[in-house]
Amino acid sequence: MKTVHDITYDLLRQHGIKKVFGNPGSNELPFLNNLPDDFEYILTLQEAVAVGIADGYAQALGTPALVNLHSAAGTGNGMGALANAWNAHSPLIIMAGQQNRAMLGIEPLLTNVDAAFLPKPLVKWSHEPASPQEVPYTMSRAIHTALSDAPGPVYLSVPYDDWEKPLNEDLTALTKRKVKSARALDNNVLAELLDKIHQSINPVVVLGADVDAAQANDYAIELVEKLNCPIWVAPLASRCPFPTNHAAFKGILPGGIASISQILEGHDLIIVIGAPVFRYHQFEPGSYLPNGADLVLITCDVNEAARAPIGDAWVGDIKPTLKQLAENVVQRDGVMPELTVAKSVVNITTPLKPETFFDILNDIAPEDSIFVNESTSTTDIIWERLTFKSQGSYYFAAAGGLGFGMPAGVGIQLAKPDRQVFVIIGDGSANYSIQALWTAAKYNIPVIFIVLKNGTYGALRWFADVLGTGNVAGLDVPDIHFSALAEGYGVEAFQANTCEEIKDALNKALTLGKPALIEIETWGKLQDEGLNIHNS
Ligand code: TZD
Ligand code: CA
Repeated sequence: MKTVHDITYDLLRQHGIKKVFGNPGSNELPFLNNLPDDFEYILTLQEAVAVGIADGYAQALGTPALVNLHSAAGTGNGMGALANAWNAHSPLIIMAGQQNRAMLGIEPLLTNVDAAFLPKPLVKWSHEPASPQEVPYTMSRAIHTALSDAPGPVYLSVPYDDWEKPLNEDLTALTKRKVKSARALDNNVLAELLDKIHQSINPVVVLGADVDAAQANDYAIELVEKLNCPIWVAPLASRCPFPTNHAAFKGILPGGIASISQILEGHDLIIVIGAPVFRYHQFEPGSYLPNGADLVLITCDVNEAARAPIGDAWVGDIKPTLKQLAENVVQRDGVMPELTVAKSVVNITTPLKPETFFDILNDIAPEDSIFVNESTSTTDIIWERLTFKSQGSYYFAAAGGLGFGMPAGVGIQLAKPDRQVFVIIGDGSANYSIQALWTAAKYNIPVIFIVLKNGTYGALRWFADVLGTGNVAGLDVPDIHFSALAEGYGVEAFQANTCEEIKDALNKALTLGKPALIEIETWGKLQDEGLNIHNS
């Protein structure tokens, strides 16, 4: 007779879920016992890393990924990473082990009290089955929920004594169920949207991460070329939806209300696809739109549609909706705008300016490389200096929660073994999930990690300027020896500070066939201001 364990693995297998990312505890051992041969457990040393790797993996493949965490404490460690996954519409199945049903009410050690409540509001659905028999149904529902409508994480808590329980029902039909979501617009609704677009004189397109996530990039190109208009990437986009070497590409919008209005001045219609309106960061009061402009939003997420402060929204799955739009929009006359992303010229200095490093990286990185960005003060420079040509070339923490870069890079590299993944990370950010290095080393996942050392939380110094707070405590992180940390976790490390050393280190790292970390001292705003951070 089959057990809950058998059926649950059958179900996972049917959905193509063959990897379990996690960190185990006593509550999880019965689930991990006798892991079927066609499954692989990827051990991480900290739950933030497990969720981050699974997030990168799920995003890169567009399929659900299973994470196994230890009760409440393990869930808590993973929550920061869950915030990023939630905002990225990443279909994670997070399963936490629960204590034995027989003792739950008296709260022994490792009880996940009120388990289904714990991960809210960062999950679409959360549940603890009321009986062992319910476990496969719950898992099935969790997978379908994670994937349909706007995708997103779900959470299950399963008491450890459930796994060995026999199931006398035949659940073959359950394991084979499919739920399909391909929400396109009905003709009337589409006609309304097309009308607005056709009546506009000077439209502009703003594309967000969900276009890349839905692998709808080619339809975005078709739409923009038919509209003959410029395109901007939505502020703080966690993925790159459009080739940055295309003539119509203008850059990434800043995260302030007033700045966005100013940049989009002169356009009478702003067409936003696959992004919230907008993901703002710094508070810059002003009007949401330039004078006389209207906005339309196409989103897969009804919450994004509902909470936007301006414009009408159309809700549908991004790929079929964008296809409809691209196919039905009328070709506009006119000449495609010139590519205007001008690169500033910088002098070569010691330490190097980040610009110089990104230019070197852009030259040396193999065609089709993937870049994970967690270098917070250089995001604008990255969008200016690196070229993202194809789908799935750029990733950034969707909720701005640090600790995403290293694990996500590992998960993406695992999902895309044929493309080189570079994680570009600040010397502050590199500390939040550094244990990802060990998983990269142990499973031989050949990510190249590049740590940019300016000795400080550069982005917070910038924000302190925005807020006019001149004298903030706790902003410097000098004297961290990342090569030693990398070697401690089994990752080969290079220190490179001149152009020649950097080229050399990158070329060596690319031929290693295993993960590597390159540590580079860079010149930041602080040095520009003549401050000596090491003494502050
Ligand atoms: N903690 C977490 C989990 N997420 C955060 N976003 C922050 C703290 C706050 N934070 C930022 O938003 S940027 C930043 C911090 C601490 C500085 C990161 O410094 P870095 O990069 O060295 O990685 P830069 O280029 O010096 O800014
Ligand atoms: Ca830094």
